[in-house]
Amino acid sequence: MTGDFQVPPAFVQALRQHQSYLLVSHVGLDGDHLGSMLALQQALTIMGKRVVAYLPESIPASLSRILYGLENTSAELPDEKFDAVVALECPTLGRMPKGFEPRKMAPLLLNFDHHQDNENYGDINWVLPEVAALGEMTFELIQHLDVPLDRSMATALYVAVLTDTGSFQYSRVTPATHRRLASMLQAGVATDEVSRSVYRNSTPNVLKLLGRMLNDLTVDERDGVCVAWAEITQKSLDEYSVRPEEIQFFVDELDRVEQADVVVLVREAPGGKIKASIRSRNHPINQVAAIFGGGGHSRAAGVTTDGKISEIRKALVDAVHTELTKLTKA
Ligand SMILES: [Mn+2]
Repeated sequence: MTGDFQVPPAFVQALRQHQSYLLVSHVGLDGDHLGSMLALQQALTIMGKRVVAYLPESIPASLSRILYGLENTSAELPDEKFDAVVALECPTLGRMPKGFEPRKMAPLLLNFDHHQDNENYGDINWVLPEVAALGEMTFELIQHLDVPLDRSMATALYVAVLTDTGSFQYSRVTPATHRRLASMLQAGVATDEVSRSVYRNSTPNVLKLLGRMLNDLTVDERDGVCVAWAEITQKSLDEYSVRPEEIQFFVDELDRVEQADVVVLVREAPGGKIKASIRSRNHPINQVAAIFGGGGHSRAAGVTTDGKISEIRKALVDAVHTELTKLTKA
């Protein structure tokens, strides 16, 4: 796979011909949608458009320290109409922020995503599940809008690709990914500052909690299928005074277990919710997430549900075993 793809002319045209745009993304902030959103906002602003980037969630310092243009985003839903809503990385309307109704905000809805389970709900849909990060699509889009990449946009796009590819390691990273990254570096991205801020920012207590998680990790091997799992309770977060957004990288640490086909991290979240992150090495896993009302990418999916943490974890690990046993015997 070369990683080259076409930018649909209708999508480019829709961003050229109107005057005002509202950008929105899925709940559960991540580097890819935040970086893509900021870069697109800056490009459209340079083109003379009115652009509001609606970001109702708080942005972790690891990202806010290195990204430019956050002062131009809005935590409140603006009380005005727009020509178009651009939905970034929202596979379904239900993943948009609570109470957000795109059809009430604008007559035109652009759906811009790289999730496999995207439901093509937009008036114009540009969805490429094979692309590693939305930041790559945003990079190509900005080229097609004829906006020269500056350091600010390049940094936002670099953060998007860095965080969505496990630092350029996942299978969907292509030669074209690296060509795009080269253009970003050319535009002046401070790669050392970015990776220090994004990845080497843990408090000692976060690392101590990580130590506890690794100490308690369980490897469940049945019929040649191996699942490594761990649970993090609200009690342990409280005990170490760690916020949920500080442990987002824990699943990557779990993903170091050599023989694991799949890793599952289940944690208690505010509001009595249970959140699970699932990573798979060789087989699609989003079907399993869908059983629990979740979704995501083929090899990286997530679930948010209600219930007791150990019961959800057991059901999820069992479902992974069932699915993978089916797949490996097929
Ligand atoms: Mn993404």
